[in-house]
Amino acid sequence: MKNKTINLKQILKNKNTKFLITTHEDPDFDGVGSALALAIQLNFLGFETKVWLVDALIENFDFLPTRSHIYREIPENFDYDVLMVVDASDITRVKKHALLAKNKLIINIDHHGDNSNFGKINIVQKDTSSTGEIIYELFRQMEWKITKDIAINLYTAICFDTGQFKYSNVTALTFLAAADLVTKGAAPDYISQKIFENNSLELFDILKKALDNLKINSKLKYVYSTLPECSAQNSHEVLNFIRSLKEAEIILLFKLNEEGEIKINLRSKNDFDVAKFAALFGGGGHRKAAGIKIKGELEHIKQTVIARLNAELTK
Ligand SMILES: [Mn+2]
Repeated sequence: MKNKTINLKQILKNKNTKFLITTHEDPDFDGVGSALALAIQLNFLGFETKVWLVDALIENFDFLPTRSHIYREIPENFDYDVLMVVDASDITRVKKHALLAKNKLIINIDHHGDNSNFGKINIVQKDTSSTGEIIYELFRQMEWKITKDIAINLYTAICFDTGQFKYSNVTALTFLAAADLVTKGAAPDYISQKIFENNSLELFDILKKALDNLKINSKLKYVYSTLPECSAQNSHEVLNFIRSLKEAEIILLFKLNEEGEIKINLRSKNDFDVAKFAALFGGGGHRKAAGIKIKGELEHIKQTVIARLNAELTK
């Protein structure tokens, strides 16, 4: 990380630099916590900085300190110099990216395995649990003080992307970062409640549907379900619930959106690399969590994907 921070330090030499920070579409707690932590620090250093989130369910993020930095419309008359993109594997994962990135210097901070190094500066660590953990390391490298507000945002980011410190992306360094953030004021019980025990009745209805539609292959240890259009946050919850099933070593969730586009979320609890599998259909992600987006007819796509999965698993 050291040589990457040299470039960042260069940019921070000009005190007039203005920053717009954003994340991928359907922002999650890793993206938003990371963006807010950076915004707090850059503001503190005297840089005009705003966070732009186009389609976030803002109420989910209500408990995060300084969420007032968040703009849901592109801030008017804000002539920023640097576009900072956190937690996105490619600039195309950011909504309105062509407009946002035009004539701007891009800083890309991310942990996705398929990150395309789309920035002028790329702080990309593919084996790190979360963008939050990378930003934590960045704070340490830059010798920036971690205040309570920053600690809460970063802990939230890490806690979310590690499924409360239980996924395979967790390392000893993740716990060291978390321990330090707790020392600095992040409260694990409060944050876990806000992220994981804050479900809506709407989600429960979606869960009911997902369970009704659940198909289980006990022999090949995969399960899949189908839902109508469903927010990223709700899909995440559905996947989390389904993965608790013993037979569910590989999990697929098919979703149909209004434009007739099919989104597929994939998760793996074993060695099966879902990013590799997703790439067969033009998707991508991590070994353990990936996504596919295809146009077409739902039943046909489902059949094709499941047939291919059967073939891959019986190779
Ligand atoms: Mn992430």
